[in-house]
Amino acid sequence: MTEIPRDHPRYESLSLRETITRCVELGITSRQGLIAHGRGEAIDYLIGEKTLPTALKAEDAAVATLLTAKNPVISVNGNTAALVPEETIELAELIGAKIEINLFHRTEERIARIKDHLERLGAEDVLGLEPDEKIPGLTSERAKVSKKGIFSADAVLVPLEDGDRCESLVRMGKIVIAIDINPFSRTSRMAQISIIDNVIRAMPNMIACAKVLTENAVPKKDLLAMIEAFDNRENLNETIKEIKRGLNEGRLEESTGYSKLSIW
Ligand code: PTJ
Repeated sequence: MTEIPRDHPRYESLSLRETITRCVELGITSRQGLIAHGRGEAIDYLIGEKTLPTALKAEDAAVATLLTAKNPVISVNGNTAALVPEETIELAELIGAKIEINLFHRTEERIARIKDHLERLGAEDVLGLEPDEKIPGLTSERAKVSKKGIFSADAVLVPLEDGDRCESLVRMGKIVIAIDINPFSRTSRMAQISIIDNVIRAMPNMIACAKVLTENAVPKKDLLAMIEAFDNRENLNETIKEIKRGLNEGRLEESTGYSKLSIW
C-alpha cells in the first residue's frame, strides 16, 4: 500500500483508492469494481463531493421505508464491502435488516471472502453463500438469491447496483432503494428511492437518521407520512438542477473532499 501523507489535499479520496485496491488484492472487490469506483469519483467531483439536500431527503425517506418494512434486506457487493463494511453492519442492526451478499461478477470464493470480512467486523447470519432462489427474468449471476433474504424481502437497499437487477426487483413488487452517485444511471431511473450520493456519505447519513427515528420512537404513521411526502421523480429532477446550478455558480471550488455528513 502507498502511504498517503495526511496533509495531502486529496487525502480521503486517495486513501479510499488504497482501501479499494487492497480489497481487490484480498479477493473482496472485483477488478471491475475499480472501474466503477473511478466512475463514481468522477461524478462525485461534479457534485462537489458533498451530500446534496435532495440526497439527504432521499436518505431520510429510505430509512423510514426500511424501518416500516417487514423484511428489509441490504444487498452487499464487492465495492460496498470494501468502502462501508462497518456502516453496513451498523445500519442493518439499527433498522433490523438482513445482509445478503449478491455479486454481479459472482464467484463462490469472493462471496466467502466478503462473508468472512463482514463477520470479522461483527456481522451475523450474512446471507448469499447458498442461494436457494432465483430472481425471475434475470439472466445474470445476480439472479441467485436467498429465499429468506432478497427473494422474500419487501424493501431492498442496493448500493452501487446495475440497472438490470434493480428493474427485476421492482417487477417483483419490492421497494428498491438505490445508492448511486450517478443520477442518469438506469438504476437511479428504475429505483423507487434513488439516493444520489457517494455510499461513503450516504451510509453515515442513514445511520444518523435511523438513530434519530429509533431513539425518539417515531410512530409508524409518522414514518409512513415521511415516505408519502417523498416524490422520487421530482427529487431526481431537482438533483440534476442542483448539480447544474452548482456547476454554473462555480461551487465546485468549494469542494473539500469526502467530509462525511456535510451538506451544501
Ligand atoms: O462486486 P460485484 O461483482 O457485484 O460488482 C460490483 C460493480 C460495482 C463492479 C458492478 O455492480 C458494476 O459494474 O456496477 P456498475 O454498472 O459500474 O454501476 C455502479 C454504479 O455505482 C455506477 O453508476 C457508478 O457511478 C456508481 N458508483 C461508483 N462508486 C460509487 C457509486 N455510487 C455511490 N458511491 C460510490 N462510491
